[in-house]
Amino acid sequence: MLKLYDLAISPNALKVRAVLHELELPFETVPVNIMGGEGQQLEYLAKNPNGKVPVLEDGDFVLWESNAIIKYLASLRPDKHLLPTEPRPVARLDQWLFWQVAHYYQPVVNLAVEKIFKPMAGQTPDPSLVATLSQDFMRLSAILEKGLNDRDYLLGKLSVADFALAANLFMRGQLGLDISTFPAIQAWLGRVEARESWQKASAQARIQL
Ligand SMILES: N[C@@H](CCC(=O)N[C@@H](CS)C(=O)NCC(=O)O)C(=O)O
Repeated sequence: MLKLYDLAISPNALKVRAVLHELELPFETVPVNIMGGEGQQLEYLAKNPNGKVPVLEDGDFVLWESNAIIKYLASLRPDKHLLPTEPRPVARLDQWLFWQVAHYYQPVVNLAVEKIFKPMAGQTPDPSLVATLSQDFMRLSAILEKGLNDRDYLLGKLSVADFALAANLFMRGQLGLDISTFPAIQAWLGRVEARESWQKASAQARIQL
């Protein structure tokens, strides 16, 4: 059976759980206590030298990087059509996946440090950094808004890109990020978050946040 090394509150693990549910692939989860240092233990580093979640194990095949994982999973169930096959839609899918991890994730993860992890460690967030990161998030959200304003999903129909980008927005409430000025993002998120797969995958994270 597929095994997911998981952390309930991690947006990158959430996107993988949602895709697993969407594809109706049976899987088991192995919780990794990242905050307790489990990601840095030798046994875990042998699976992912970055010491991060998620990691997927499919028999003797071990894979890290959430966007690589969701593409691999979708390729196991071509009948579910979460991966395009034509060159241009494939390229468009990759464009959004690379943009998510290289750009859109950056203000989110750094705001999580400022607003969640620093206070947990008894430290004070840096207000000017919070302001800059929030502005970056809004600037990048305008790009996503434009990509969505004439379509229901990023590629026109549901694909793994929608799960990757929606997961990027999962912590918007905790991070004080307001997307109300982006109607296309709001409508699209409503569609993705209403899916049974998303509901199942995010239920666990909501309990812990
Ligand atoms: N680009 C990676 C990012 C993975 C990542 O940053 N995971 C976080 C949780 S969302 C983590 O495990 N952080 C632990 C650490 O940095 O020590 C992916 O998409 O899988």
